[in-house]
This record gives sequence, C-alpha cells and structure tokens, in this order.
Amino acid sequence: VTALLTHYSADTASLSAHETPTWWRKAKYGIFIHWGVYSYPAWAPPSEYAEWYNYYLHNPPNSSSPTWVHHLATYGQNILYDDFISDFTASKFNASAWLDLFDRAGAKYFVQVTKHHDGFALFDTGNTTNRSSVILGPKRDLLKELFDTAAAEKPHIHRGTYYSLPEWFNPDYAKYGFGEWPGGLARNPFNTTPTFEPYTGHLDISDYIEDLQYPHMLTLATQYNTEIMWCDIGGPNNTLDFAAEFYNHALANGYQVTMNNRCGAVPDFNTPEYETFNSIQTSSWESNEGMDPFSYGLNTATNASEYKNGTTIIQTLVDIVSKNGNFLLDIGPTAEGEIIAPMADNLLEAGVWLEYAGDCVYDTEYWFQTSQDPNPQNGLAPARFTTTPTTFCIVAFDAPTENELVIHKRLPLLPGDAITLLTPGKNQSSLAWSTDSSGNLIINVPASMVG
Ligand code: FUL
Repeated sequence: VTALLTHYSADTASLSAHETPTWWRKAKYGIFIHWGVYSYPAWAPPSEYAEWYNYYLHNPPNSSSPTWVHHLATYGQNILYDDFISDFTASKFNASAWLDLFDRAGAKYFVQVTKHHDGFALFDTGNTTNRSSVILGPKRDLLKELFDTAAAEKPHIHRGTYYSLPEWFNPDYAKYGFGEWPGGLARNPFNTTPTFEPYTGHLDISDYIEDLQYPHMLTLATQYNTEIMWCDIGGPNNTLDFAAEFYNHALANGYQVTMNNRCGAVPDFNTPEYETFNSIQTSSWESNEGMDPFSYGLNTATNASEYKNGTTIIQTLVDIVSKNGNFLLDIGPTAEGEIIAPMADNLLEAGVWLEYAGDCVYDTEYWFQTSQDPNPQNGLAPARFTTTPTTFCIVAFDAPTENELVIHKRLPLLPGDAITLLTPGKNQSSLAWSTDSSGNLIINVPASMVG
C-alpha cells in the first residue's frame, strides 16, 4: 500500500486540514510541568499564579501588591527577579525519576514549560539569547535531558512543549507589547526614579519575532522533535509559517504532532484553563489546571492539603473524558528539580485507580447521547459514561447508599450482556442487573461496595 503524504503550506486553508492525532485522542491524560526561575520564590497570594511572580512584583508599580510586600520582607529591595536565576539550580533534577512518576501516575504524555512569560528558556536557544538554563543557572539543557530520557526509557509517553509567545520584560518585545503590560520593560519597583532592570542574557537582535520567537519554535519542532506545540497567550507571531514547518517535519520523520489554540493560527484543540466544559464538545479539547487550587508554578503559600487528591484527579479526568476532552494536570517542581511528596503522592493515588480501571479512560470515546446520568439517585454525584467498540463504561463517583445502583438512562445493553465491576488486582466480578419499566438500569451492588 502506498500512502500519499499531504504536505502543508503556510495558509489557513491548508493548515485547517490538520487534526489532533489518534495517539493524543487516545491518551486522555497528560502532566503539565511549570518549572523555571519562578520556582525559586515560589509564592503568590491565593488568587494569583505563582509563575507570574515577576509580573506581580512590578504590577501595579510602587503599590502594596502582595508579591511586592512579600518580596520586600523576604529578600529585601536589593534582590531583583533575575537574581533568582542563580537560585534556580536544578541540582536534584533527575529526569528518570520524573518519568517514572508520570508513568506510574498513568499519564500518557507531558508538556514541559520551555519558556514562560519571564523569557527564561530551559533549552538551547542558540544565538538568539543567552537567557536560558544552558548558559545561566543550572547550565544544563533541561529540556534535552527530559526528552532524551523519555525517548530512551518511556517511549510510550509522548513529549510536548509549552512556549510563551511573548516575553513581557524583553526590551525587544516592547514594540509589540500589550498596553496593559509594562511596555516590555521591568522598572525596579523599589526605586522611585525610573531605573530599569537588566534583562539578563539578552543579546542584540533586531526583531523579536523573526530573530527569537520563530527560531525558538522551529528549534523545539526540529531539534527537540516536540510532539505537542502548546503555545501560550497568543500575541504577535509567525505561526502560519511555523505550523507548516512543524507539520511537514513530523510527516517527513514519520510521527504525528499537534498544536493548541494559543499559537495564533488554526488550532487542533482548545485549552480551557481552570475550567472544563459542562457538555460534550465534538471538537478536540484539553482542559488544564494545576494540582494547586490556583497556580501552575509551585506556590509555597498553599497548604498541601489543598492540592487535588487522587479522587479529585480521577473524577476530573473521567468527567472530561466523558465529554470528549483530555486532562492536562499541572505540577510545579522546586527550583532544585524535585516534585514534592504531596504532589507525587496524589499523582500516584490516581495512578492506582487508573491501573485497574484505565480501560474506561484511555482509548475510549464519549457516548454520543450524554456524558452522565441526568438524574442521579439520592443526591449522589452523577455517574459518567465512556465507550469502546466492545464495552460501555459507567464510572460512579460515589458509592451507592443501597445495594442497588440505579442509572436513570436507557443504556445500550442487550439481554445477556454482562456488567463487570472493575476492582484492584483486576479480579473482575459480574453484577446482576435489570431494567425497570422506564428503561432505568438497576445494578445489584455487593454489600462491600455500599457507602
Ligand atoms: C496562562 C499563563 O499566563 C499561566 O501562567 C499558565 O502558564 C497557563 C497554563 O496559561 O495563560
């Protein structure tokens, strides 16, 4: 059989033909990693993102911004954000350990932040800028370590890259800057005269898009072979050209890639942030949120008991999958490169369930009629539905309070079909079932499962 490969050109019509690959739609669950210079101060008040530390340090200027107040009390006025670059050491970063954790957590892909809005890259940025972990701080190509280790040790886990299109404080970005940001320059908030902070590692380039952003994106695509281009916050870009290069590179090398909706051109999938859709969406989507109640980067002001636990992770994942989405769950490692125990434990707790019940998550489809029981019994959370070509899954979010679990929906069951309870160890047991005159499904539940 000969397959003709379609090559993409840098125009909307051509690029619109691209879709999320099958592997991505089957994978359902990925780990998002926000790791960078902001992982050192690792602080934000409850309603702000910790990875925005530099932004909140300077905005609003000369005010009582909580980050500024915290910074002054903790580090004093002589420490600038870029002084934290040397504290971002990655000294305990062990790519094998991270990947082993992701694997045991049941994740099928990860998306590493390779450069956030602070412009500090975790990959080799060549001659575009010296503002990277290769030149400064750890002096290591952290992205290469993670990608190479994943390819060698966990080849079934797909590799993606987050990339912030803007760099808020890069003087070269100023001419493209949004009015609401500080004109591309960070003014030292402790200094009342307008002195501006150095943008450490900055090289003399003539155009931010042509000489920095576009080369970076091409580097991630063609040198690191990223499978997911997860851009952030849009803004000026050269993404039509990039997308054609990205897709054609993957085609020529025999793998499948995808790009999100924040790159500025013809997305493969949407990315609701700290929210999910409450009904089935037939086009591709991926919901992302932190394990922290409101941060992607590590926030040491959050009590670990507030993190999403295993049950919440699973219920969020299954809810999303029942509506045709993927779940990208974020963790924030420390500046030294450790994934703290409470985060790792919660990931592993969810992984235990996925180990025996993952057949109802991975490689499933949404059920076209509805994602959930429309009328759950006795105040229980509604059960969610997923399907495969040969099975229909019901995932109950609460243990039934009686020996019967009633599903208030006519399901595609035929007389003689078996209903199997998935249990740890995969000791599957058949449950007796019947339907009532309205077509509701009544499943007999063993006493041990009644809550
Ligand atoms: C947002 C960013 O501003 C956040 O810091 C975070 O990276 C999130 C995933 O996207 O737009």
